[in-house]
Amino acid sequence: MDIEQLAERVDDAARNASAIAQLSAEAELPLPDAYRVQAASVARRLGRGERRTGIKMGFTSRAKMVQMGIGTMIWGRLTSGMAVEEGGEIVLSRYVHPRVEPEVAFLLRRPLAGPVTLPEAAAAVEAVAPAMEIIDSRYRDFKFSLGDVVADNSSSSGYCVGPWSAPDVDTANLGLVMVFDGRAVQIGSTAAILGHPLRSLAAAAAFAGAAGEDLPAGAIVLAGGATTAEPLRAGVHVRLEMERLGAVAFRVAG
Ligand code: OOG
Ligand code: MG
Repeated sequence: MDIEQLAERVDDAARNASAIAQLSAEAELPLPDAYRVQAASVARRLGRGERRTGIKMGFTSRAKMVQMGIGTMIWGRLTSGMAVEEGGEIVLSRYVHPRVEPEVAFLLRRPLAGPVTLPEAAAAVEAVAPAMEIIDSRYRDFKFSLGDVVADNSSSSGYCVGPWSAPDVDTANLGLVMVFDGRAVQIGSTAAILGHPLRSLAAAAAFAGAAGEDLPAGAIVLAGGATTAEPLRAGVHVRLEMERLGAVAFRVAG
C-alpha cells in the first residue's frame, strides 16, 4: 500500500470538499498504516504553509462512540488552517457534510509527551476554554472504519475556541448546552469526556509521545465531543454555553 498516495486522496478530498469511497474498501488499512496516512496528509497541509496548532482527541465520550459505532479512542492533528475565529463565519461549500460538537480546549504552558499522570497533565495547562469542533468526514455518507477515520485525520476540519480561563476552573463536570438559532440541540456535561476531560489531555500526551512528537508549550488540545455531533446547515447561528467558562459561537453563511 502506498501511504503517500492514500494521503493525497484524503487531502484532495478535503481540499475539494468532495466525498470519496472508504480506503478500506480497496485494501485493509491497519491502524499503524492509517496513522502514517494521517501524518503524510497533514504534512501536505504544512507544505502549503499551514502550521501545527495541536491535537484533537476522538471517541472520548460514550455518546460519540455510539453515534459513530467505534469504541476506540483516536487522535488527529490540528493546523492553523482549521481555526475558525470565535464569532466568525464559515461557508458550507468548503465542507462535504460538516457536523459540530461541543468540546473543551486546553492550552499548554509547558510541553507534554509520553505517559503522564493527571496531576502532571493538569500542571501543564495554561488555560481552558469552551470550544466547538467542526468535523467533516471525507467519506461518503460519513461512514468509515477505524482505519479510514484515522487516515482522514480523525475527521478534523475546523475548531472554534472561546474565551480562555485560568486553569483553576475544574473542568470535571461543567454543564453545557449547544444552541442552534436559540434552540438547544445538545445538552450535556464535560463529565461525559472520559469522566474528566483531563484524562483526555493525558491520553493526548501519551498518543503524541508514542508517535514521537511532543505537545509543545502553546499547543491546543481538544478533549473530544461531549455529546453527539449535529449536522450544520446554511444560515444557522451556532453557540455553545458552558458553565463557568462562558460561550463560543460562529455562524454558517446563508
Ligand atoms: C470522528 C472524530 C471524533 C470526537 O470528538 O469524538 C471526534 C468522527 O466522529 O467523525 O472528533
Ligand atoms: Mg471532536
